[in-house]
Amino acid sequence: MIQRFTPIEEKRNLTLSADQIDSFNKNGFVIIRGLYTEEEIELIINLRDESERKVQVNGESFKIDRAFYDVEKVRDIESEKSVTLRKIQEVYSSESDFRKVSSSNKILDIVQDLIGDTIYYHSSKLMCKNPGGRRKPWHQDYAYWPDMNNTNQVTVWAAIEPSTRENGCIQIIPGSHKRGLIDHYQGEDYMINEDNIENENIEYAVMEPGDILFFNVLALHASDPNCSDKPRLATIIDFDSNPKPHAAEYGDEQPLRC
Ligand SMILES: O=C(O)CCC(=O)C(=O)O
Repeated sequence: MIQRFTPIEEKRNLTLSADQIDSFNKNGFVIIRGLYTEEEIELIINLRDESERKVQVNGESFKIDRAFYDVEKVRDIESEKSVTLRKIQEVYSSESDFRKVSSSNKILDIVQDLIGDTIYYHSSKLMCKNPGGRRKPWHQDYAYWPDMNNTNQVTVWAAIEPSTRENGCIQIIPGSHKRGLIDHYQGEDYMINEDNIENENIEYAVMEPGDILFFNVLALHASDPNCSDKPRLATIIDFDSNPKPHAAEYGDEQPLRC
């Protein structure tokens, strides 16, 4: 079972308990419940709704500065929409509300407990996963950017809407971060060979709005398609203990904390 922790009241200088840090080190992830406030959740829902309106005007994927608005075809033929927003990659660069919510002091306080005192922004996504949204095969985030040359990084996955087995919550394999970088190939996505995946001890990260999953960038994870009739919105942001290496695709030269 995924360990459950009680919500932490909002304040500066949050620290995780020794149990929470042990769980992260042992399993490669930890869930902290009720971390985003209602106001923060509302800001992100408004950002999604506003972005969805832009997508409906444009009708196809587009870029605003570094941010990539990635659309996908919707399953529901009854719907008036023919496309919907799948995700905004590098949303941190274009949306101040995303920056404010996803890298607030309380988030950085926890990240500091997990990767140390020096924290750099690495990469980000607003993951909309609307009804019919496709699955994400098994992968390690680090496989997408091994040019960073540093695995002391954490992915922060926050539920903005309920995240359930039906709508494709994150699935994760405890302890898999200790296996090192596993071979990936370009299949339906950039992914590992899934032949023996059903024999793994898979945990389902069922989460309520405001709950946040912190995981090591080597932790194996995936998600099923959204088979419900409701969207499953999440913010995803990665933090790194090192600055962006010259010519790396992601990262930042200026620390958020040091
Ligand atoms: O939110 C999801 O369903 C999967 C996200 C993910 O693992 C990723 O984008 O790397």
